[in-house]
Amino acid sequence: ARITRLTDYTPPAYAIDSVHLRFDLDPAKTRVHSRMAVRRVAGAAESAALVLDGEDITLLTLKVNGEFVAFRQETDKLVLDKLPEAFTLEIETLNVPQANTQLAGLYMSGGAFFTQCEAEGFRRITYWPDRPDVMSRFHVTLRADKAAYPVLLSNGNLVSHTDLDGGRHEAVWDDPFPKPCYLFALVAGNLVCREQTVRAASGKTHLLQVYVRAGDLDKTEHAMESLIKSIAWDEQRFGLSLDLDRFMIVAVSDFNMGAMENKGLNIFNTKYVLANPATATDADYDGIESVVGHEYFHNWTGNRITCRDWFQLSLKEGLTVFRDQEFSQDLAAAAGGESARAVKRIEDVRVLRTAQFSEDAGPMAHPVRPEQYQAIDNFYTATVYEKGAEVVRMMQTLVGRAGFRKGMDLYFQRFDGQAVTCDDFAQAMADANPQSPLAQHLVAFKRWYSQAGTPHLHASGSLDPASRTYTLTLRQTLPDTPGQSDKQPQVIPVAMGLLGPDGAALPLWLDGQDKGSDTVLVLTETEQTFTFGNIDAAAVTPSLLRRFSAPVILDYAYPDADLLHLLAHDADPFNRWEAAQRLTLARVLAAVRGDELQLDPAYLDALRAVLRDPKLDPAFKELLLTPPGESYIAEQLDEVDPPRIHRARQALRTALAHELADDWQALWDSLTPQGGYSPDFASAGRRALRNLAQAHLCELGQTSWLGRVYQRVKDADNMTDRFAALAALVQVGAELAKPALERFAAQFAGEALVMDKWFALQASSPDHDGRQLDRVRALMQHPAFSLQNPNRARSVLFAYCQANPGAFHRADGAGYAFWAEQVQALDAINPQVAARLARALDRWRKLAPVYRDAAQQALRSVADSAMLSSDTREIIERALA
Ligand code: DPP
Ligand code: ZN
Repeated sequence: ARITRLTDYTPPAYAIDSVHLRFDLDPAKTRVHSRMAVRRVAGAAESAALVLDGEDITLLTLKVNGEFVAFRQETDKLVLDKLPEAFTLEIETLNVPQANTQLAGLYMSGGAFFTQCEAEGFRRITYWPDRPDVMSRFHVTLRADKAAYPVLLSNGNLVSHTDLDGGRHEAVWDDPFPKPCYLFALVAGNLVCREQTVRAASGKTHLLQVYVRAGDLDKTEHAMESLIKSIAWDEQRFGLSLDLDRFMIVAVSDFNMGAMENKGLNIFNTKYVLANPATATDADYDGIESVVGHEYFHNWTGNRITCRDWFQLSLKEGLTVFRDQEFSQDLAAAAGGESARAVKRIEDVRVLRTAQFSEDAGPMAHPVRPEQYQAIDNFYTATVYEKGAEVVRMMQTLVGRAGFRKGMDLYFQRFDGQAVTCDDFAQAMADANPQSPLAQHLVAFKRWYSQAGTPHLHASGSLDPASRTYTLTLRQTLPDTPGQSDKQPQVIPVAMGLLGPDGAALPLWLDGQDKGSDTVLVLTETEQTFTFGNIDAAAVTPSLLRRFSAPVILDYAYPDADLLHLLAHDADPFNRWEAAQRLTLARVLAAVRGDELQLDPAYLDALRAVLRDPKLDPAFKELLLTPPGESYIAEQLDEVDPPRIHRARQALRTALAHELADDWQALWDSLTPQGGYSPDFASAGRRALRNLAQAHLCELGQTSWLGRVYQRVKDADNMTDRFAALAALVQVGAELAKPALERFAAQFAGEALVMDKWFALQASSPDHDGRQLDRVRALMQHPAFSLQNPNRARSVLFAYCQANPGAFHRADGAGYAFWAEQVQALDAINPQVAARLARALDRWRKLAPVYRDAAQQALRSVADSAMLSSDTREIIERALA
């Protein structure tokens, strides 16, 4: 296998200052003509070769300064020697978009043309030095049949649009900003758009457009609103304005990722554009807001300043996830105050701890800045994205919000228009804040980029009444990960406070200084001790790692009494939630280990108090009452029996249903909808909590309840409530689930995104009768199922293999055999999506022996397949290594 290494990086020998691209679009044979102005860069050897990448395309002609020249053709590369210092390179290639099932490069979806070039898709369109540090000005001509493809779009500004002979037409686009080829895009098809002109704070006006298929226009309002909010937020928070006259979003139903930030022409999975109350849930609305924000924010963090090489992917992704999370938090806080901000934070941390912590503990563990890869597409991971965002957030914690803004300003001042590294970013942040702990400990801080694995933060505290001090000792350890051992300490900001016996915050006196009631300790060594003075309390409960100030596992032996105390009194809502999670986790883990599930009165009373507290947001209550997920529970164990975990967690839910029955009923009654549907924070929170109450009431098994919920599947006036009702019936295996599912499918047969939910709900259903795998196979026989469409494939395969551990892991190994079959089938169609599915067995070594052998056998059977893509092979080989 070909391995690419960070240490092998060398700057390009040639620059392409500008390119004229011409596409004669045709599904069966698209000709791509490219005319490039090429120049040897200063310092490069005269003998340096120009290396061009190409994949799955046919070369028609190649000319240097108008002449045919000799060149070498290697696997997926063209090499040109003996070149003049500056020259015009012309290349013509042939693409077959209709045969492109990988959805990378130029492909067809629903009869229209789309492109996806990140990370290495441009080489599937034409020969090019396909690396992000080659930045060029693109001038693009698109020609196509006018009736079939009336809309022709590319990056930048529309220069001209003219009719040609033979029913064809031509559009010319010019992007004034140099960009790497991964940000190139084109769209050609029969689309309609919602458009709006906005005036930015700068006074400039911009044309905003959201393109969709005819019939979907009524689902574009929320995306447009989200875009407008994103533009305003980036101006206000970071002083960054939209730099183009026109900004377009196009929705496509066949898409490997969530969305793509191509300059001025974002291309989105329909899932992150289309929403109306009848088809989208509150979670969908939130997802659209954050992904629209994310791609828009890339315009500066990613496009104006891009990555030198793909090892630096987190430079743009970690930073942009951080920005989209801050955007969502700021919007939530504007609507619902600081507790709404905490709700967003909890949601993000839940994702991080479920997806990233398990990645960091498994065979795919890699640093935020990876050191090597076979297929870069495999490194669009929770580590690069979510942990990368936490690294940026820790910088903000260490330099303060105003200091962070100064650092961002310096970063743009230094690097606008360039392709740079994670080091460049951290250096700018430190240089703008020379007195900060970040600047003082930059070397240790940057180990967050180079060392993989989740640090453990061990804490212990002791109160000494004689000296009126409380001593807190913090120690960090970082486990070995594949290829890395003997790690060095990192910089860990630990936000904290201390609570007295009455729940009040104790004043924090550290080194003779008054730190208020909430401070950030900065751990820079393996172990450090912090002594707080002037403590006049008979007992102290530490509230550690408030707001989840660092992506670490906090090991502190909290007695239940302390957790109950924090849950009742902590000023930090995140840690109130965390205390409840720890209490719940301990009870589920005891049940997993074989003890009878025990829910003690103190625990139940604490939960009741939360549910009855009129000052707490419904959204917060819903998060607090939702137990940790099965995968997160599994990560706490050395040996994993997934069906057993499912049963223990389910037992907890059933017990909570009974124990808190009166409260669930009261919530259900009091949270009745007020007015029509609106996705705002408060309304969504009320729906979430009411639907959680409903799910628990269904657990009671009363026919009257199930009937009432079935009625909601029929009558609900929005998808959030309708789908929650359907899910509640499926979850408990009610008789009524069947007619409800049928009814739902008949009603939404024409709505692809709704049908994705319908498939996913069934595939992720608990295995009530041992026949869940048969049901999943039956879903694949449904006429609306397709492996070609990534959303649909994910809705069944990922929902079963990844999101349904209790049913997927079977002692007979049938789930794994199914997985092996599907990974291979999908790999032949779309390696990127197949490689994601392959990761469902990442954690196989932790499985109990009855599962482990069968899982290993399934992995081996895939490894033995001769036809495997490098994407999927890399995942399987790492898993077996
Ligand atoms: N489209 C992906 C994202 O925005 C990759 N850049 O994160
Ligand atoms: Zn991104």
